[in-house]
Amino acid sequence: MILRGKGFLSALAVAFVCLGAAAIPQQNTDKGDIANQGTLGHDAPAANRLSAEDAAARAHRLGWFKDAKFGMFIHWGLYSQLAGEYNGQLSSDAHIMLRLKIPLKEYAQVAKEFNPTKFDGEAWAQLAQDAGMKYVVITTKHHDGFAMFDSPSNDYNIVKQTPWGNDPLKELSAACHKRGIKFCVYYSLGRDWADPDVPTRDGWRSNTWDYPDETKKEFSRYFERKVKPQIRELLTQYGDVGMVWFDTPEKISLEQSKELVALIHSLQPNCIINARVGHGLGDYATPEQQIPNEVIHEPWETCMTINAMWGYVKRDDKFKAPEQLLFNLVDIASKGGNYLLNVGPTGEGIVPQPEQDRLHYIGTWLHQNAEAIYGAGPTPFGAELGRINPEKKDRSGKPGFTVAREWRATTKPGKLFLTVFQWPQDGELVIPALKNEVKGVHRLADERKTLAFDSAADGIHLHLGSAPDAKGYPTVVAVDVDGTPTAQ
Ligand code: FHN
Repeated sequence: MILRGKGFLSALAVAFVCLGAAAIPQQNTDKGDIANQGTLGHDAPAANRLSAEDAAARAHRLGWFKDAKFGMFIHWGLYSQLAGEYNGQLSSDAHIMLRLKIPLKEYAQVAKEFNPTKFDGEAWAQLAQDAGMKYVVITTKHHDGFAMFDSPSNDYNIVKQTPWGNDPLKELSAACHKRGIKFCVYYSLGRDWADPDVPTRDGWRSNTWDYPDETKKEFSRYFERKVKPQIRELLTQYGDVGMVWFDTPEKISLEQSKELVALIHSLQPNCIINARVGHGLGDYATPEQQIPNEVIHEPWETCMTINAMWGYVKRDDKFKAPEQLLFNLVDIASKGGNYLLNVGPTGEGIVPQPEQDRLHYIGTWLHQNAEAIYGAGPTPFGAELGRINPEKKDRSGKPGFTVAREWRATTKPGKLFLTVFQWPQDGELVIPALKNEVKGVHRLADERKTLAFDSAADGIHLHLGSAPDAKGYPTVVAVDVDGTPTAQ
């Protein structure tokens, strides 16, 4: 169930997901993580703290991001090899080392079995392209501290520790660049269970079983020894990096967050940084596992699992319906955001088939209706998104929100795109009035087939006719107007 808070910020502050049944352990989505989700970053985006020059640079960096709308998140690490089980104990995905308090020496042995001979960076990039995903964000180092790339500054990495001995980022970055897909890197900033100097805000997310005394941990030693050298490696070894996607800033200081932003921009000035770099810095907010229920005019991105867990867990069969995932994409685009949808490849390097199938389903529709999504602006309306529902309360006790699912709107100069999920029984769709003159209406897939419409006191009546045989896909109706569509 994806919860939707009343307002974006309140949703960010309290958003969480009730994931699957007891069989699949809860994601660590309590408030502690929520605080890392760029609430500050969203609340005080760089734009209102930056000089005019820096704001212009940020707007330039975000150009491709705001048009992209859809990206692939990849959670892949040693935990993928464990697949949610260790020594007969069922557990979590990327958090298995923490949940089971696996000693670092033992966990490091997993690397000796990690041999992803079926990894194919070209296939992963092609899957992203087929799905219509314009950027790929891969976990280069998750909380377990293991680098999934060639890290000369730290031997605890895939090249040095595994029998496979390759650097997957080399192949994946090249395959992305070849396809015009932005290659982006995820980096766990404030959690690292392989380093003795990484305390966390509430302690329980640290490695307290190998390094029990939190008071002895000095974040700045980890920051100098591991974070800065590895960020430098990531930004100098793989060509153009579209974005550094930081996670869990935890106990980083404002000065250190600023230092990271400066380091990244000194190496790749156009590299975007998400708000989880900490302290309200960064270029955009990253709500997790939840979609705001209103239009947000600042850049933002919802990151979400395709099933229940981020990393591969063999027993995790809680895959979201393809139709739900496509609705989420259009819903998010209609609110001005991007959808970063996650895949969790196996220890062998294979993206599970149910995940591939869902991405191909979305890509089939997206390639046919690209004009309505890529580079489009948010809905000029809002009532179509749903309504506050006092009978329903969200987890923070605030009035709930009932999502309406009939249609969504996106815009471009001269065009209003209506993605119709529930075809009106009588074939007539009434949309709110526009300030613009309506010049014509047609299905996006068939410009020649014009549709009748008339304006009335309650809005614009579109006579769509009988439901198309859209094979389970929503149909896009294009409304030609003069100028940018604006609600009356
Ligand atoms: O703990 C991680 C989690 O495993 C996953 O990587 C998500 C993705 O945004 N970030 C943290 C939870 O907020």
